[in-house]
Amino acid sequence: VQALAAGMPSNPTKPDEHGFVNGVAPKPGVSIAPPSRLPGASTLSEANASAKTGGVAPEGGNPTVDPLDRVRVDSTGQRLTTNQGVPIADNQNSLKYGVRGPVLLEDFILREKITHFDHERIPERIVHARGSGAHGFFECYAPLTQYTKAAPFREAGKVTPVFVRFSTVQGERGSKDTARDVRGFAVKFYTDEGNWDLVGNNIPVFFIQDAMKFPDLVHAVKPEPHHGMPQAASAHDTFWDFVSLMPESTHMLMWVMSDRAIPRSYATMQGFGVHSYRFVNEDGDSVFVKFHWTPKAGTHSLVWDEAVKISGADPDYHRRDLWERIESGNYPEYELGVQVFTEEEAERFSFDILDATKIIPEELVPVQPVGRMVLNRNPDNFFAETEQVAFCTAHVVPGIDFSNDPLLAGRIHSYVDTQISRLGGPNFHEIPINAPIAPVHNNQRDGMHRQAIHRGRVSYEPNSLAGGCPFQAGAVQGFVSVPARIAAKAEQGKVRAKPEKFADHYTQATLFYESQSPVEQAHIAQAFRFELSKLTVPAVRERMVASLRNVSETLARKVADGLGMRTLPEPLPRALAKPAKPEVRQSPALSLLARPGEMGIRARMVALLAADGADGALLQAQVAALADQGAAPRIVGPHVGAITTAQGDTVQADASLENEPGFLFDAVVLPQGAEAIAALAANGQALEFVKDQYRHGKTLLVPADARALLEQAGIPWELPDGSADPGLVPGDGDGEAALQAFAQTVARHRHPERETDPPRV
Ligand code: HDD
Repeated sequence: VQALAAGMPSNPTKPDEHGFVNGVAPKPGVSIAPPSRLPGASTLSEANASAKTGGVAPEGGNPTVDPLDRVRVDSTGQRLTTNQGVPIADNQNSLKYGVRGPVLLEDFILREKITHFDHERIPERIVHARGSGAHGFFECYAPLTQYTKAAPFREAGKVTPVFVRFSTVQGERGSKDTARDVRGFAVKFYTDEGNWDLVGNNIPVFFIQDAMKFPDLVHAVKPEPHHGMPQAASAHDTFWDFVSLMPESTHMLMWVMSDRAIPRSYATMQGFGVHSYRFVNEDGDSVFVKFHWTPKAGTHSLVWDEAVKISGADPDYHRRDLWERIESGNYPEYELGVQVFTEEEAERFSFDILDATKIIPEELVPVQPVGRMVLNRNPDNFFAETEQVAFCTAHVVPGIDFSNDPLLAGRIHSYVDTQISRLGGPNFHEIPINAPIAPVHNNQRDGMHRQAIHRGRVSYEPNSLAGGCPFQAGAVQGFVSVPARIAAKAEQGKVRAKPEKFADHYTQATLFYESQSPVEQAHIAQAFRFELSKLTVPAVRERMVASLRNVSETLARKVADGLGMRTLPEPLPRALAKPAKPEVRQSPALSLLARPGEMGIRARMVALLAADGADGALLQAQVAALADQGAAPRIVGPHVGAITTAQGDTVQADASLENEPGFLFDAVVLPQGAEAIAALAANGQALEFVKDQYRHGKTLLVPADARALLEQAGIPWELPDGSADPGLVPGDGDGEAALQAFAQTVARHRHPERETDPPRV
């Protein structure tokens, strides 16, 4: 009271949040203009015209950093306290009656610490439990105002902060990153007009057409309920039982059995909004839109044997890769593209655009690039940001609207609902990572963990006591749903049914398969073979092969052969005897090879094998040259630490053959020096290292001395067809030209022409 009377803040550490301007209490009856009330801006509410909505892409900087400063904690130089701010004298011992006496109930410090610890975990997401996040920004290339009034697309150069969470779907929070699985690709745009969440996947279609089936799908794919196995894997009876009975899954299965489901990196996979959404412009006109994210680094995947091994040696492979790319300045970057089409065009398509199991081939509706997204800052705290971030398809902003896709309708309900139990109540929007940077004003009040302290006595509308505020924004500024006409035929009324074109379950599955390169087709067949070989019920296996006969006889035959099935089962009956003629029978854009990327060897993990006697000068020159080109070189020796070089000095190995095996690297440079080669050739781990590199189609730089190591490992110099293997780059002398050739070869990602089934090496 004294402080107030003296015009001083009652709480000097929080002047702004308590409604004081410049630390001074307002005079009674004087309201404070919002912009001055919260200098530095709050994520909770209030006007906010800071750098967050900026106009220039902040390369290397991140506009979402500022608003979260309010809640960031840095304990450097601070004393330890309880949650009530009470300084703690001793953090080692509980309070006892005598040194050997009983612990006292009054020890509030011990009890607070243990109680908090007991409640450190929250429920994990029912799907997409395992994920990794990053901050970044979206930058618009050119105004898209002819189609949409959505804030991120209003002007060229406009920057909107984003937070992205990538995830696997099946596994639990602690499961491995490299499971064969769909990857979540969820983007939260903190726009000037509220948060827009584009909650997509790295695959543009889905398993099912109606949200009614989602719990069944998830129950089928999750570990089987009686024994809780297998973890993060679809290769089990219940999954294949379900999908083989749901022919609408077939198209999605083709994608999930392709290399798309084992990406090399979150930075090398595409993302898709999946559903048809709507763009709405200032005049209220709307068009349909599908969203595509395309990685600048190209679309690159692992091979299965590699993915399986990585999951043992580094279950955090993708999480680590994302983290390290950002820390090293190799920011993951994606171009956002849109497919825009009208209602009339949609009606003419051979498929239904409300069906999430269908794509719109790019040859039919081209993908127009509209902006880029750069991920340039790692979270400060995994739990506070990546775990607590809550994406909801219901989060749209003026300019974006829904289509009638029945899968989307269910999602619009599901996400908000799940956050309420996962994050403990209806105020999860106030958790800093979820809070919009746009002001929030409404009459919603109270509930668990309420952060905002609303002033005044009015929490209803209409009101006169608060001057009618907060007031309705009206049709010009506010969100207005598109008055879409409902095309239901009068005689239909309320129905539980599907439109007819939904019943074409195979045309696009065939399109996908036929659009793949031969090696991609081979991998699809191998993936089906592997997954179905894990089943214990032969009838399920057979039903799936019967279904594949409707996609491709060649594929069905290959899978059947791989399963030792002598005779092919009859094809499954089709739901639609005569599907409409497809517009496109081949779409090269569906192959991973269509997007080699433009980042060369940036962020590639390159091992430089070394052992005592290796040419140290060459090794160091190679490390420097690779690092110069943005790659991540690591010297790998029989042990970490000092290695004696041929010159007699030492180099330090960053990793050992044991702690970072060959399959963790994109390529390997073998050393020069007969002594080193002899040591490696006598080391089983080194032989496995190069064998895995070879088997997984990687590039090996091989100086003359090192040919002996390849011979010892049984690695042939020629491809199966007798031609020279382009992935074995010879390297001699000072190595500069060889390293150049090596880098160019590594940029090609892999050498699948080396592959045989089963592998030769
Ligand atoms: Fe979903 C999470 C993507 C269908 C219900 N979903 C979730 C996440 C992604 C997707 C990326 C993780 C978000 C994050 O990182 O926190 N989901 C999709 C896509 C779908 C899809 C692309 C089909 C096109 N989902 C779908 C349906 C339903 C849900 C049909 C329910 C009717 N999804 C959920 C959920 C989750 C979720 C239960 C679990 C955790 C969460 O929401 O936050 O509400």
